[in-house]
Formats: sequence, C-alpha cells, structure tokens
Amino acid sequence: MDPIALEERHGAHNYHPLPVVVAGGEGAWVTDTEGRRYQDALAAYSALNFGHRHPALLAAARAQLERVTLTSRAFHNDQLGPFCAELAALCGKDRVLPMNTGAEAVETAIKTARKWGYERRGVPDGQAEIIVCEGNFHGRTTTIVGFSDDPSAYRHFGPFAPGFVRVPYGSADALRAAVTDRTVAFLVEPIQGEAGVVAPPDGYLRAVRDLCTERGILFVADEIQSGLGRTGRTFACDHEGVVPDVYVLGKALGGGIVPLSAVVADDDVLGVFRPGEHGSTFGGNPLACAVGREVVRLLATGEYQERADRLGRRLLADLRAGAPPIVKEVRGRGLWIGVELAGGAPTARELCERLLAEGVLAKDTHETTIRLAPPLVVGEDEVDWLRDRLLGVLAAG
Ligand code: IF1
Repeated sequence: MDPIALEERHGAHNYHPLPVVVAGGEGAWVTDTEGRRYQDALAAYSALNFGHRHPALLAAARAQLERVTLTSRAFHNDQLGPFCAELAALCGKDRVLPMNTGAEAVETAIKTARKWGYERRGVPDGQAEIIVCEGNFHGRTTTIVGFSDDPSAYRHFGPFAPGFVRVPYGSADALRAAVTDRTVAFLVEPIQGEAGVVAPPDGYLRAVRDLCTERGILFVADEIQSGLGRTGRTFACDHEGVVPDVYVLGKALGGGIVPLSAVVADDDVLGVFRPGEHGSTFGGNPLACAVGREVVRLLATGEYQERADRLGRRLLADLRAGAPPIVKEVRGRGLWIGVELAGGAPTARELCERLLAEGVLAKDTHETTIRLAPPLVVGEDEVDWLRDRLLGVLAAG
C-alpha cells in the first residue's frame, strides 16, 4: 500500500494534510517521493527555524547517539545541567524545567503557577484561577482544550478542568477587570499563531507586564511558536522590551530533530517544585539536551534573528504592496506572516493547494488565512521566489 493509503487506513489523527508525501529535506526545501522539490514555508509550524537537517544540529545529535540517549531523571546525565544553564542564560532566568512537547510544557507552567499561587501567594488550595485569551492555542491536552474557544479543538472532549477565565486578546483593560485575589497567572501568546498570526496592539505586552507586576500574578508567555528567532528577535516579548515571569518554549528548541520543550523562570517560581513532584520519562534526556545546547548556541549568534527581521520586513512590505483585492490583510512580524483573504475569495486551503503545484508548502488556518513561516535559514533569493509564487497565485484569484 502507498504511504497515504497506509496513513488513511491506520492513522487516527487527521490534519487534512495537503496531497504531498515528503521524503527528504535540506535547509528550507523538501522533496517528495517523486523527487519534486518544494520550499517549506510552514517549517513544521516553526519547529524548523534552523531548517531541515541543519548540519550543526545533526552533528550534535550524531555525537550524542554514540554516547548515551536516555537515562530518565532518576540519574544525572552530562548534557542536562549544561543545557539548563545555557538556556537559562539565554532567557535571563535562573532555572529550566525540561519537557518534551509544547503542551507538556504548558501543562507544567499551569502546575507551576497554581503551586506558586498556593505556596507563595496564599491562594486557598484548589481555587487558583489562570486568565487566558480568546483565540488561544496552547496545545491539545484536555486541560488545554478546556479553555479554548475553538469548538474544533474542544468539542466532545469534556469534562474540562475548572480554574480558567478567558478575556479578549489585546485588551489590558479586560485583563485588569478579570484579575481576582485567586488569580495566579496570565497565560498568553505574545503573537497568536493559530488565530492567524495576530499581533496585539503596540504596548499591550508592556501593559500586561506592568499589570502582572502590580497585581502580583505571573506573566506566562507561551513562546512555543513565536520564540527562538521566528519574529526577528530571540523572543516575541523582546519587541516591547518585556520579560515575562515564565517563558514556555518548545518546537524549534529541539532543532527539528527531537521533541524538546521547557519552562524557564527564576528560583522564586520554579523553586516551588521539590524533587519527585514533577517529571517525565523523556524530559531532559541527554539526546534532546545535546541538540538543545546546539540550538541555544545557534541563537546566541543572533544570525537567525537578524535574518528573520531583515527578510521578514521585506517580504511583508512586498506582499502588502503587491497584494490583489482578494487579500484583506497581510500581517506578521519577522519571518512569520499571515495573509488573510477577503470574503468571496477562494479558501486559504484552495490557495495552499495551488501553492503546492507551484512548489511551495504552506498551510491555512481558519479557512481564511494562509500562514507563512519559512525556516530562518532561507536565503534572500528564496524569499523572493516564495513572494513571487504567492503573489502569482493570489493574482490568479
Ligand atoms: C496541531 C496549531 C500552530 C502552539 C503554541 C503550544 C503548542 C502549539 C503557541 C503545543 C502547537 C502546533 C500543533 C499542531 C499545529 C500547530 C499549530 F495550528 F495547532 F495551532 F502552530 F499554530 N503553544 N502548535 O502553536 O505544542 O504540543 O504541539 O508541541 O496540534 O494541530 P505541541
């Protein structure tokens, strides 16, 4: 049976994949089973910021494969300590709690905020509230989809965990009004990904920072998709010079090679965990940490952030200048762009299928938006190539 037939027969989750079977990858490009080349303008939703099979990341993985790959947290390994120290330094924080997937890191951040609230803020046990935003996407566990407002994420997965309050995204006044003496944290994406690359009004993150400080609640930034260079800075919060109390990281942290996520905060927050109170079989495994260390080293050069900023500004300007009337809005930051289509235009899915025929892999979100997130290793000529194909497909309407 061919791979698609096997997937459809035996695979359970259905992402409505585009009709392409990827068989190889290098940098910003992939090839399918027939050898056709595509520019990967999705980059696994920003898990491939360093491109497919980055040589330095492959070398770090290969070297560790020859040493030890897994010990569990019952024993130390010689990659975990250095990884935590190096990632903490990148974030300007004291401590790192490594996990595997983004959702696991978000769940860990929720447990951290609740425990901190009970033990450091005197919130009555079992009554902690966490404020989240409309349009959020933080993963797919039942706790997380329980505070989603997207029926396709939560329908028929209840009952859901209590203790979450939803407010409009981008309104500091709405956040202020929602804070109570049981609020322990505000969990927010500095730029909303799944919602369609939606950046908040200028000054919002600064207002959130000030409000969380004033009210003594944790500002928890989910930078799983927006972080690690994607928006042209190490973190999306950097655009407003804002430092959250907790960074939640994932995706590109594993270099597109192994799952690796982390919660990063100071001692007074992550210090609430005592040994044995949290963990996971693969969290902090030496293979993931060896790759994670190389990711942190690549980010420390600033090269990926600079290119994302420079090429992203150009792509955004070119798309805004060249967009035909079927485009309602072109928005984004760095090499992370959402092209929202006007009513009456073809669906974003349809246009992504046409882009596929032009050699571009892109993905739609919520029917009306094409999201672009090429690897941050993409060249200037490759971004121009991507721009020309997208404008060509949009012009054909
Ligand atoms: C899917 C979306 C993107 C995330 C943020 C946590 C997670 C994600 C801001 C969870 C994951 C992925 C998951 C994947 C598609 C993709 C996605 F469309 F679902 F929303 F990127 F926008 N926080 N996002 O974006 O991380 O557990 O997946 O490692 O589930 O459809 P994860």
